[in-house]
Amino acid sequence: MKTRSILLLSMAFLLSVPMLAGEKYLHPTPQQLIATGDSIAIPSDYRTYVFEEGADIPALKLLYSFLPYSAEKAGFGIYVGAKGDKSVRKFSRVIPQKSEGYYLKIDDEKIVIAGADRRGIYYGVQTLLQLAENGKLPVVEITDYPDVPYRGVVEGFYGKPWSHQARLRQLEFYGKNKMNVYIYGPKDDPYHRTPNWRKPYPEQEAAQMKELVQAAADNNVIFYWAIHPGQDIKWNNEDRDSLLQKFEHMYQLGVRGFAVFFDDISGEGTKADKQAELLNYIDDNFIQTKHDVAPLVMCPTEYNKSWAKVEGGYLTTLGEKLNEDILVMWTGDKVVETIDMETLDFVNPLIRRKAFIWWNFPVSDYVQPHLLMGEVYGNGLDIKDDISAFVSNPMEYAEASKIAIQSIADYTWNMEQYDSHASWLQAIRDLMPENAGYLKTFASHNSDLGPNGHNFQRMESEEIAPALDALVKEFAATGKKDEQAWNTVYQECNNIIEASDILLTTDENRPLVEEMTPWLYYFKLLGEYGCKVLETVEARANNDEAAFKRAYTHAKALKKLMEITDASSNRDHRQPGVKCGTKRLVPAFDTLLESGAVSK
Ligand code: LOG
Repeated sequence: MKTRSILLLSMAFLLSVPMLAGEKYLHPTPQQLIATGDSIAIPSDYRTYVFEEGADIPALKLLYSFLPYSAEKAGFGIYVGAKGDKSVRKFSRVIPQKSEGYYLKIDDEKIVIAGADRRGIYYGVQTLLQLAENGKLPVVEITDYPDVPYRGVVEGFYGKPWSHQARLRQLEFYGKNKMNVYIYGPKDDPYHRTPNWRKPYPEQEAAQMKELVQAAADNNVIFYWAIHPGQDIKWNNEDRDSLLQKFEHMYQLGVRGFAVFFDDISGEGTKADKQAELLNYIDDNFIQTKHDVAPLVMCPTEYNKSWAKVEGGYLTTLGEKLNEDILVMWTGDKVVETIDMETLDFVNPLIRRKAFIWWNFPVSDYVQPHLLMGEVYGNGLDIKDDISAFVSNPMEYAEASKIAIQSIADYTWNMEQYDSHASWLQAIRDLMPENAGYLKTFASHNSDLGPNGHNFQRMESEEIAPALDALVKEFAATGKKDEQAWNTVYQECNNIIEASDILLTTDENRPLVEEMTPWLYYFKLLGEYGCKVLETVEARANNDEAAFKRAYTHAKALKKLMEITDASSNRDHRQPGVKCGTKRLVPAFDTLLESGAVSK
């Protein structure tokens, strides 16, 4: 963990977090922070100097929800505004010259939240709220701004779209994590894609859409609505007008951000010149004429390097023909791959603009038996100046995806100071403050994807790996048990059983627990299986044949129960089932069990 970026907050509070003591730190990590170590009480008497009064301004709503009481003429001043506003004129010199940036100062006379713009004020308030702890605020001076202009999520996976409630929770979460875009584009919404992209939403869905747009605005998130017309679009005026009509329908529902996706299609719809012509038409006759709409975003058909036929000129055509302000998405060297400078050096010159990264993580629609709750790592820490945006395509499990999304928020805000492990731990603490230690146990064994068509790999069970390796090695070589390794692994198996029981029954974050439930049943069996396997190792090392037989029989039964659970859960998926611990735990236990059996 990098100390310069970390603000240590009250340790007393942290002791209440079971088994996961550590430093709570501000996230996303501010670009610059000076703390004296002193603190002030959250003021109850103060005088406010705000840029504008209004019930509708998210930054103020948030601020007033936090400040308990205001007595006029109090000596303490709270100054809130953006560059150019009278309320913060005194501080204009120190406001960062970066969009969405802010200057936040807390001392014993005042609180200053001075944004570079409106969103900057909002982020300053979010930071203030995060700093508050046990009725106190630290004395700090923060100068902060994001590295990447657009940061957020594209709901762009195959499978069950997120529920309305899940989306509402997400939007609030993005606001807290200083993410500014949400792109609506679930593949299994028929009104997003073929066959119904031309049709307006039915009444109920339209009403919900309106509510989502409002929730996005309340959290300072740009709500993008994406259309996916490519599989059956005809390149004629009728379809062009149908598309514009659908966009107008969405505009009437409040949408102010639009995207057109041409991924995963075949046939006529894939033609670059036709796509560019349509997009420019939309841009000229809709996006630009509305004056209150965010830049048009498109996802190309050749959206990753392995599919890009440079000689065919698809991306070159887009680069040459597309209006300058249209943003072009890119998933990297492959459909699923971490993003580095090299892939940007490849694509940016072709598309003649900075790529809008659609990062296919933690999406699990191609490895559905796995939950991807591990660390976010591997993306270049030097790419901030070469991308226009970075959005995550998540799992159909909205709550479980928050671990990765929070880390992506941290990464895209401040790349240089991004610490994948610290960010992961903090995300876990935020998701389940009371059961963070148990969630950590679960998440640390649920990040492997198993064999997959995209050949994307993530580490898993890293902490326990050395003990597992030592145990397997010693047992194979000598038939003995490595005492220390055995104890470590046995303890972890018990942690797994304990975490499963507690997470299954806790009242904390039920939406998350419901998503994890099928895996939690499997996870518990895995812990029990591990214990029995370890008992076979012990029995073998002690030459206790009867004990070996007993533990072996039980281990086999537990393994069968794991298979039954796998074969009876998540049946509605293209790849059905549930799996946990596939990278290290299951293979190590299987190996130990079988080498015990043959060394008989
Ligand atoms: C789809 C996406 C899907 C993802 C992972 C893009 C641009 N499109 O291969 O909807 O969730 O891969 O399976 C995709 O990534 N196609």
